[in-house]
Amino acid sequence: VEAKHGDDGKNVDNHVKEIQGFGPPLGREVPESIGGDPEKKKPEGDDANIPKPKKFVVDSNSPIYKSGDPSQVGELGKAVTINKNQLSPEEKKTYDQGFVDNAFNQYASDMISIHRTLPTGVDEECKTEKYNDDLPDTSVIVCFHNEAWSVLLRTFHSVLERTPPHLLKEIILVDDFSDKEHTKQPLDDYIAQYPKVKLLRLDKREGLIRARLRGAAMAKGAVLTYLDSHCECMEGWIEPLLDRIKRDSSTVVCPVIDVIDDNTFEYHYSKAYFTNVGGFDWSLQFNWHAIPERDRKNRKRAIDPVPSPTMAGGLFSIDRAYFEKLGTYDPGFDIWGGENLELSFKIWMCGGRLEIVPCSHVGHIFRKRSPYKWRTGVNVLKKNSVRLAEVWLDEYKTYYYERINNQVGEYGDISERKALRDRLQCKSFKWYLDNIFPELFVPGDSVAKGEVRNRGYSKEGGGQMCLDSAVGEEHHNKAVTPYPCHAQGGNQYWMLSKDGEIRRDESCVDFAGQDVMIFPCHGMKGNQEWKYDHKKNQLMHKVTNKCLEMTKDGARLQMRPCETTNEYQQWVFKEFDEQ
Ligand code: LR7
Ligand code: MN
Repeated sequence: VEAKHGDDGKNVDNHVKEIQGFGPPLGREVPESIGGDPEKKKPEGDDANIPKPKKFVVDSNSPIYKSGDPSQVGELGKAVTINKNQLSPEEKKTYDQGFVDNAFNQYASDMISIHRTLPTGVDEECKTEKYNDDLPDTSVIVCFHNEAWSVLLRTFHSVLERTPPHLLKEIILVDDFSDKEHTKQPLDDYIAQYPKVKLLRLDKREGLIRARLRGAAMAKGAVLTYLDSHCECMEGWIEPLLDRIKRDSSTVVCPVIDVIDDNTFEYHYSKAYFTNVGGFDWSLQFNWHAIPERDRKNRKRAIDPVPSPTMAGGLFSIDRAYFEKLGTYDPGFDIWGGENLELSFKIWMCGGRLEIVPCSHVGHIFRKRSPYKWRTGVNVLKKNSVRLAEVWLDEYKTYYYERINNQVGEYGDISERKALRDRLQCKSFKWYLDNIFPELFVPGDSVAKGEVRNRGYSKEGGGQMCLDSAVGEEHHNKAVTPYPCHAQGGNQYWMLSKDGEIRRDESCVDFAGQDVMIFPCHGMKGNQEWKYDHKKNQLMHKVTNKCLEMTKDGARLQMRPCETTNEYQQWVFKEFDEQ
């Protein structure tokens, strides 16, 4: 999506000229061979395919190091729009490489001041909030792996410049074994100007989770605050967080995470009224949802802190001693993922509280793919999630296991983590679901679940077909199709709820007269109510009285008058509960 120009009515031509006027943006990897003939410099033999070494050039005259120039692009968090067609071939290459390396528009970031200003139209009520004037100080820990120069610098400058000095004990940058040149000497030289910024270099790739623990181990602040390495903190971000911890050190707090556009770097401030809270689904994926009614009705003001069943993971503050008491993160977790749910569950289950604080705002660059190299061969995320399920989910772990077809794999020793849970005398996962996240649909309440296999044989593929669809917001309004049964769970795992919904997580199979589609579950039956006849194996749609049928070629689903002998109308749920 080509975002619109941020502010005025300047046409694209002018805008591009303005951008080009900056000269080569600073903080850029430039090929060593720039200006020379790249062919001549090609190494010989086996090394011929290794990319040319890059040299990092710091142009200290670049305007990105200056602040207070309101005419510069991206100020006030506005979008930077680049018309790629107007770039020179060399610039185009740099532009594309920026996306390859980071999965965001590094070229745009490299044009924006690392001290840029952010939107001013913030919630009025937050401006007059008063906080305790004896707040604890914090260490801000930022782990990174090859983060882009301008983005990393913008992250820590936003902390440095928008945190009152007496509250900022230090900023700890943890370099998780980056190999890009700008993360070496140039970074050492740069941070040498700022005594509060410390740099810890790991001598092997540890992954985000262990990197965070290493940062915590050297931190001196009363509170630990974690940020991703591509964030921008707004003025006044820290006080509302520390205030909650000052009141109760077992409260763990998250700022509102505003979206920084991965293409234009536009900062989208999210008003308190729209604050979302964290949840999760039974594939143990984090998700966002609206504040539930039961909390909404207790709220006096939109800016009041709101309890959240889970946290996104990257941005939060926690009392240092409390984090230790909770056993920090499971050190058996690898690289990335699952740590946010582990911490969330144990905060609630072991007597603490997790909140989102609407007056605290930090922007984060959300991207569509992960730009790093991952160790292949191990499903890291699954291993972490299985450890999490084993330790914290009690009998509910089976719902996750069904989603991965019970292929739990090797997950290592978890006795220490179970001992921790006993020691802290934490409550059950059932307590957590009943009290903290009652909105979550629990598969145990369903009538039937598992794959839904059609008894007919696909004329085309020859095999048996199953109901198959991805779910979630991006998939709503898309047709559900048959797909060869793979017995892996995943997109073929469905639940038939007591209300007759065929659902996975918050998505339901819906028929409104056209295609059989995926739609957000609304809980009002209607187009989402199905009646499963276990004897005839028919899935009858209540309001239309029609039966779900697979076409003979196995390509589509259709709704037809019910016929008892038609195998293409017969569906078998893997598990069916007689009562
Ligand atoms: O090997 C690595 N070593 C690292 O140090 C891989 C990553 N990292 C760093 C990286 O530079 C970044 O600062 O770890 C941080 C997180 O990695 P991202 O930004 O690539 O991933 P993400 O934004 O999708 O991360 C979300 O999920 C992660 C895994 O569970 C962590 O919990 C992140 O902190 C989390 N980010 C957020 O919560 C920000 C809001 C996103 C949402 C929702
Ligand atoms: Mn991130």
